[in-house]
Amino acid sequence: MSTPTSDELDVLVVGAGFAGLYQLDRLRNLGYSVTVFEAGSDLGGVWYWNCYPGARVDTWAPLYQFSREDLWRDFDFTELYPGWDEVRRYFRHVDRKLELSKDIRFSTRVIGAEFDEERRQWEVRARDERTGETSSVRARYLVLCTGFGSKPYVPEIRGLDTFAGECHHTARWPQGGLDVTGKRVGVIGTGASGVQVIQESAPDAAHLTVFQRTPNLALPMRQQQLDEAANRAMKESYPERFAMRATTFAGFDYDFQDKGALEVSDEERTAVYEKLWETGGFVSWLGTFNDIFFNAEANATAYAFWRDKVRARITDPATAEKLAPTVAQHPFGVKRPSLEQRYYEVYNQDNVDLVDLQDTPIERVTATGVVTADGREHALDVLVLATGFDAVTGGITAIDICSTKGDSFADVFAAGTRTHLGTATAGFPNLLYVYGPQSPSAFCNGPTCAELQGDWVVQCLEHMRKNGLTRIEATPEAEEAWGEHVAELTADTLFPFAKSWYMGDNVPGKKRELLAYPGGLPTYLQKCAEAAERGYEGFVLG
Ligand code: N01
Repeated sequence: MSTPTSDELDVLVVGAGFAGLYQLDRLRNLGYSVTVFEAGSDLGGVWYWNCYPGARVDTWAPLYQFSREDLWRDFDFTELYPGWDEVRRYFRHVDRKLELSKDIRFSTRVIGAEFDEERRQWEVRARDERTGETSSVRARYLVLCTGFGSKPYVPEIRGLDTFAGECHHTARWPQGGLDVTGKRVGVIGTGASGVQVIQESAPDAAHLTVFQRTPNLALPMRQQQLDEAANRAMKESYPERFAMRATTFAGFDYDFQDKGALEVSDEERTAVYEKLWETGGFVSWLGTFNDIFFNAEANATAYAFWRDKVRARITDPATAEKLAPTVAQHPFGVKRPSLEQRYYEVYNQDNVDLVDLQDTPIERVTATGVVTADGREHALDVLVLATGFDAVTGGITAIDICSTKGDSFADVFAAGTRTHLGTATAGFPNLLYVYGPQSPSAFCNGPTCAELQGDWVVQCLEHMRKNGLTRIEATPEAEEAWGEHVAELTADTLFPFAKSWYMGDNVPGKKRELLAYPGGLPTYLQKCAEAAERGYEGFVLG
């Protein structure tokens, strides 16, 4: 039964990750009444849910935090690429400094919303995850900060529910942890989550079976331990690095080279690839030659370099061919590369088997393991589903939000996402989202987007308030134009040449389209700023 509350908020924010916390702090300081509803029992967004063995940030620490000096000045990271527990420590630090928790309702999952046209308010329904009770709250604005990976995807595999051992999706890992020491572990999936679990579990598991469908083009992380002096030195560059974020394609503190891979000699190209490889992290991906996402021939040089580096680390030639095939299965970097520390060496261990699902697909799961098409049963105590997410749109479509025409986001997005500026959809007035579809989201560093796209949302609400306006809605025409713009940009890239969650390929029935804005963060921010300067062009305000 629904228990109405007397709450009437200016803004209800959904999700207590980077984006939601930023909204809460900024809007509260401007005098808005704001509450965050968060399904998890603590803050951190994906870092609350993803506590599987080895879960670790793939962005280097200086850029994986809020840019406010009062927050970074007295927080030190112990590793350049922090683990999930350190990210949680960071969120607790932010919470202590900004006193955010007092305005967050934890264990509260938003399940639906209707717009009350007369009062120009959303009536939002939520469920208490501990008791199952539902309640409702009214808010003038609904800001969805549900992230790109909040709805786990579990493939339909025959017999999965009959497995008698421990079976967990990486994003629903037991909060108390799960010791895999001495156990027979199977991991389905070799995306970013799979690579990390595999790497972490291999030394402890009695036996590890990796079920790989597509090889991950993983890049060396080059982890570093950071002492106080290292933190102090890094902090000197923070202001400059934060300022640079808005000027780079993916919101980092580096960008693509100013030339293409085919514009340089073979020697220079190799020297550049070597240098990036030694630097580690995403620079081999997002700091490489500027034609890598656009020109197949240029891309092939990146793939060949990656392949040869990786193969040199794998002892068995047949295994090397499966992990780093001679002929690329898709262009380099158009499926998200993971960062690895000892991933490829894992396959040289005697206790590790690689099952290539392209040769022998999974036929069924039994009480005791996984049976592949060759009739072999892989006996397991623990089955890890590192099978990803209904990415980017899943967090939004999972909530039964009713448009003014009576359909839900799931209905509206069924034939493809429809957004204006990647931040609003016609039929859903007074509803904005951060890090959503057709915004830089998956192609942008999370905290960067939380702040820069988040600033646009705050500025928009301020515009409404200062002008005595109470209703804003994107027009279908503006959506059409934004969708065409995204499609035109996409057509020039190599992204459609891989099956990936970027393209919506990983969830059966999902429309195939690029879910993130491929024009780079600076262009995106400019377009958002221009729309605002023109009186929120593409929106109807009233
Ligand atoms: O999910 P994924 P993820 N049978 O979708 C396989 C972020 N992230 O959780 O490639 C067998 O990438 C699937 O195979 P294929 C990051 O942005 C960040 O790993 O589709 N296999 C794939 O190998 C990342 O990109 C961090 O052929 C099946 C895997 O499962 C995003 O989240 C850490 C299958 C899914 O990979 C998602 O990463 C973790 C089936 N039926 C995640 N269905 C850090 O920053 C799917 N697969 C550290």
